[in-house]
Amino acid sequence: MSEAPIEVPQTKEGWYVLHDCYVVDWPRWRACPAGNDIIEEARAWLDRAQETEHGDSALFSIVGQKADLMFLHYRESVGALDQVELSFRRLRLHDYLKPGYSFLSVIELGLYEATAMARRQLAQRGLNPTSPDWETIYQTELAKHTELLKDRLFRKIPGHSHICFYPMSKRRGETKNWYALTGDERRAFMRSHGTVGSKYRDQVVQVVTGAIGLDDWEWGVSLHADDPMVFKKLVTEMRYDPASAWYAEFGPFFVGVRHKPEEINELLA
Ligand code: 76R
Repeated sequence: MSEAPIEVPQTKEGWYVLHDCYVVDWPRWRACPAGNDIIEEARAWLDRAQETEHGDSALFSIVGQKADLMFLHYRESVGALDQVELSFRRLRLHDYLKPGYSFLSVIELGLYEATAMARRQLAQRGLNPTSPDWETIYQTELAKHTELLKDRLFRKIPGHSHICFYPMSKRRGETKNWYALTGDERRAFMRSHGTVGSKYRDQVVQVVTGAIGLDDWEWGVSLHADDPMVFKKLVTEMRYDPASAWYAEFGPFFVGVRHKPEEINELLA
């Protein structure tokens, strides 16, 4: 471990993200006389939420006891997420729901490779961080390498039939401390992590969201796939990769099935 100041990784951020899970109060809901009207009101709300140009919204049915419904929202600001949450609370359906879990984060792309490439290119031109204008030239070079990332930062929710969502942190223990590694050490771990991940590129879309300063864990991981077995295979393989084997700590896992707004009827019937 180095005594020198540790390089803070550069990241690019996209939409803010809310994973919002609820448990249905089944005895009260079953006794509710206005069920159909309430479902219709909720369907109309989800339709409107999905129509937003600045983000996206989706409904998942969570399998298991942790929650019944999960709404996933992408929006341009924390304020916009707050608004969509408030509009949901105003629905009559909300009176029949109990909180399950929620997680606030923002779509994040790590720039480990892009920053290394930009630095290499500047070094070839004889520049280093003490050179005048370094920051401007460096940021221009970095922008070239990150141009294509916009589609991943400001994207729609992947349309796959299944989601696997879990929060995680990197370890800050006495012997294994992610945050005390040098930038190059972390870069090497992330390179190996990316190599494992890229094997699953055709089967899964991963949306990593940063939550430092926003929620109780450091990242949210959302995996979207049509075959949920891929979640098991991918997450198992990651566990044996050093970035996860030595440094990752995990929160609860939520696995859900995607539903269209009009299908909320079937979920609550
Ligand atoms: O963004 C990229 O595709 C570049 C490479 C990459 C980065 C920087 C990448 C690729 N990930 C990155 C960052 Mn990831 N990822 C996870 C998990 O369960 C576990 O053990 C860990 C949870 C999975 C399953 C996964 C999948 N990734 C991160 C970060 C931020 C770390 C930091 O900045 O310190 C976390 C927390 C994280 C966690 N990752 C991929 C995948 C997959 C499938 C890929 C390949 C994507 C592709 O090639 O298309």
